[in-house]
Amino acid sequence: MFDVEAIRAQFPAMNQEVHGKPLVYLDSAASTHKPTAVLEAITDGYSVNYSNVHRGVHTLSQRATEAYEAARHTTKDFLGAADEAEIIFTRGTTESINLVAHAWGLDHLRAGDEILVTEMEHHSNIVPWQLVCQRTGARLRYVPLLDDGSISLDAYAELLSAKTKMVSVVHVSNALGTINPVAEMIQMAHDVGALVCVDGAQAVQHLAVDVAALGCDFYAFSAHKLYGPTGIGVLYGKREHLEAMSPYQGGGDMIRTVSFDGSTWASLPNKFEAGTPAIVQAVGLGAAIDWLTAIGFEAIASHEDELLRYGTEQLQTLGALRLVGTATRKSSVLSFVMEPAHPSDIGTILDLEGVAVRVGHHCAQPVMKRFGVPATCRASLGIYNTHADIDRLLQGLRTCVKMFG
Ligand code: C6P
Repeated sequence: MFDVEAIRAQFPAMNQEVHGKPLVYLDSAASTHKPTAVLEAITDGYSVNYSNVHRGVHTLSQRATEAYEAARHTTKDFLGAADEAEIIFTRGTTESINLVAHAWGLDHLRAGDEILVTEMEHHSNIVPWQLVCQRTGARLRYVPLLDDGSISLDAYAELLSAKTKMVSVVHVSNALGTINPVAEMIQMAHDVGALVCVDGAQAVQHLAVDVAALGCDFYAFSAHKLYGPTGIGVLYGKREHLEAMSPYQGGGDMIRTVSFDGSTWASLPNKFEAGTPAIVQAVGLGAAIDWLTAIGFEAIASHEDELLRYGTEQLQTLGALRLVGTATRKSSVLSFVMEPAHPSDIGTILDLEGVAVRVGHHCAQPVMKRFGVPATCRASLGIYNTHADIDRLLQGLRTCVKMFG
């Protein structure tokens, strides 16, 4: 049985006041809070089992290495990957996508080739490809959005061609909440011989993801949006692609041999993990995955989907408010404008009411342009949110309506 109060009790950060009011945290798409299971794993990782990994024969180094590699094993099972070699620890989604763009793109793209992304991508899934296009002469093309914030598979099909070498697509949009039909998109891309990279930054905390079932070539996510620590993320890559790619960065731990004449590379996954990795963050990520999977995605999705339904219904009672992103398949994001108030003013008023939302372009400027708004207010849901949180958001928004008319 999903007991939201029992879940909230595991998040120390939820138990505080902001401006004299109990905190309502509706900014989980930016970063989630951490349950005690994760906080304790981090404390333990530093206070009991801490040392550098893959380098020492002494006991602490061996224990740290075991804990770090156990987190990789947990992540492999979580994503349904075939092998630990396919799980690369990075700094986060941003670095994961940059790794693919540079380590795969620079060697495989040339003038005349095309990369497809959608108009709803986070800047992390646009700019790395722009950088690689500048260096290779490849062309970046954008799948347009429909008015509800979904993409049309027909428009996507028209853009796909033998020139398409990579499709890089967000699984769940951070600015709109749209869940993209990635399984179909992957199949369609593979039919023209293109690879697919999925940005799962807003998906893995809400939906069960199985990379083998999806068939994607790469999948990226960040731990800090999955109730885990900052500073660590994951790149899943099919072994055959990772084997064929050159290293992204050079340094310690990614080599087999080094001489003044040249170097050879360590096997996967170390080839892509140069330098001392985020050891304790990996342990925290493993704890977050264990914690989340013990609750189960069926229960999580049904709780969050009900809150999304309730929030959508309640926001629509405010005549002045316009939702941005109304696709049929959505997850956990309520993005809106309420003219004439500017989103920043709304965010400030809500903060004074103890309600945390994000305002701005959400690192998705092309989405703002598509919907003709400079910015939106975004209330994003996490496992610890309740109907009462939505009611407090509504109460704060009614104050805004009174102030701005
Ligand atoms: N979105 C948000 O408030 P990093 O910063 O590397 O952990 O994640 C980048 C990223 C990539 N893709 C998507 C879909 C994302 O939502 C994010 C991060 C946060 O929406 C911070 S901008």
